Order: sequence, then C-alpha cells, then structure tokens
Amino acid sequence: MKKITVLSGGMGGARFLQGLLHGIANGTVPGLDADAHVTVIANTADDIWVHGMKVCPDLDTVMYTLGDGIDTDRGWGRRAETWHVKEELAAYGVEPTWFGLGDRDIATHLVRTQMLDAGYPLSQVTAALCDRWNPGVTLLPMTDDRVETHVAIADEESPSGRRVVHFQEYWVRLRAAVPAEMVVVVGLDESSPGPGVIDAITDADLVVLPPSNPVVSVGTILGVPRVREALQSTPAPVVGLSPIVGGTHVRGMAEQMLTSIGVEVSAAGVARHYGSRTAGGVLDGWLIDSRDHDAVEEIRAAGIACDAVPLMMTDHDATAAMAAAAVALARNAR
Ligand code: FO1
Repeated sequence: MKKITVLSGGMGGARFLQGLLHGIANGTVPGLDADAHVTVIANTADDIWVHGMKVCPDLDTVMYTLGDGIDTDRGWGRRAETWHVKEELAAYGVEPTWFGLGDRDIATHLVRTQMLDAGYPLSQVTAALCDRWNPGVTLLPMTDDRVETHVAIADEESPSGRRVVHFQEYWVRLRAAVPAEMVVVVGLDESSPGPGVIDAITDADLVVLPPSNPVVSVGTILGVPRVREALQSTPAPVVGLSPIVGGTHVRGMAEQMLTSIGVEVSAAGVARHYGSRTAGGVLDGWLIDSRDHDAVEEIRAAGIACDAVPLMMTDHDATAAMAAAAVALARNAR
C-alpha cells in the first residue's frame, strides 16, 4: 500500500499520525511501502474567529505536531511559548480571555488571516503554512468553506432555557462540564469538499479513521457533502480505531458528544454509529482495545471486521503497532 488517507481531528489524530509516519520510516508497518505517502483530511469545524484572526485548531495541531513545533504537554499550540499578547489583551479587558493564544501561535493566525483576506482559500493557506513546517504529509482542510461547531447548553436565564456557545467555549471555558444538549455544525450542509479531498478518498489504497472524536472531528468530516459517498464507493478498505476504551474516552470530550447525539459510549456503539460499508455505513474494519475484547463478536455480527489490540498511544512504537494492526485488519476485511 502506498497511498494512505487519514481523516483526522486534533490531538488524537495527530498522535496517531506521528506513530504511523514513525512506523513507515522504520518499516514496522507490514503492508505499507517504505515510500508510502499519507494524506490527512483535517476537521475544520473547531475553527474560531477570535481577536480578528482565524484560528484552525485541528489543522494547526496536525501541522505543529508533525512539524515538531507542538507543545507536547498541552497537545496544542507552540512549544517554548510566551503569552504577552494574551496578557495585554486581558489588561485591556478584551474577551475572550479564556482562549489561550500564545505569541508564537499568533503569527500563524496572522499569516492565515492575511492570506484569507487576500482571497486565498484555506487549502492554499494551509499548503503555504506547511511549506514552513514540512509535516511530511499532505494536509487538506475538509472544506474551504466556513464551518463551525456550536453547542446548545442549558441556561435557565434564557426564555428558551438554552444558550448556544461556540465549540471552543464549550470545550475550553466550560471544560465540557455541562451536558451538550444539541450539537449544530453551522455551514456544514452547504459546504463543499476541499480541493483534493474526494480524490484522496477514492484514490487511496487505505483509508483510516483514527481515534479522533467521532462527533465533532471525524463526524464533521463525514458530514461534508459527498465525503460519505466517497467512503462508501472507494475501492480502498476503510478501517477505524476506537476512541472509546473501557466505556470512556481517553482524552477530550467524546463521551459528552456521543451522549448528546444518543450514541452508546462504547467501542461497539461507535462502530455501529459509523456503520458497516455493507449496510450503508463507512467501515470495513474496526480496531478496539484489548480491554473491550468482549465486543469483538458483536461488532463482527454488524458486518465490520474487528480485532482487539492495545490502543494506548503511549509512544510512537505503540502507535505504529496500532497502525500495523489496522493494516492487517484492512487486508483481511476486503
Ligand atoms: N485548548 C485548551 O484547553 N485551552 C486553550 O486555551 C486552547 C487554546 C487553543 C489555541 C489555539 C489552538 O489551535 C488550540 C487551542 N486549544 C486550547 C485546543 C483546542 O481547543 C483543541 O485543539 C480542539 O479544538 C479540540 O479538540
């Protein structure tokens, strides 16, 4: 296999990609050619306009992580960061003070915003930023159109009993600590796949859904018109890795998001949510963690090939082993 396409969100997807590239470079992923190339279709519904700048968290997390500029403790933003602009904005009482924009990170958002203002589409802006960061993959926004995830939360002060916040406020300021009563991805139905996105799926030798959030990361990519159809028609096997281990997410807020759309918070629940390609869904195979091995038969009965392997991305070799298990599953699934 030479052409691998990965549908990625932020941190979980970026860590998976690190291990995948590590495995390709070291030849520890049987079935992937030494010169295999990875194309990443990244979620852009986390994007937010803040202080007049367009911030693209999932694109930047993949770009910084694979370009070795990421702050590994936070999992987002730049290493060796300073926060003077953020402090100065707070001193002026300018909101939002809850969204952490580091000084180095702001340069990325200024370049992106200037290029967007000059009329360049997000895909070309992303390619230009990657000229500096050299992530070692082709990084494609899922769409060049503006798409934003918003979350409805309870608010007894409002007549409707609800208030809508941007996803970033739900996650960063509220820490996903209140139920997401509704998740609305503004602009998604009207969006078009970005340049190269459909081809990256239909021309692939393998398509991978990494352990990103099935609702607000992979789910939004699947919601871009024509993407789901491309996954259903591609000759490539489509294999996913469960972000739910032992009944909860490893990081992030997948549990809250799955609950808000009524999907069981389990490895099998997410597999059923994505669905088997033989039944109108998008999956040929689904990797679950060893702790959830009891669910293997149930998932196979849903028409999805399934193996239970360790899914903790503790280091690049562990992640490369996950990628190897995904390739093995893909080869058996077809
Ligand atoms: N996450 C936080 O928990 N706190 C922040 O202040 C924060 C700021 C931020 C700025 C730029 C960026 O690219 C990402 C940032 N994130 C922050 C992470 C972001 O919320 C997540 O990467 C995704 O949007 C959710 O997976």
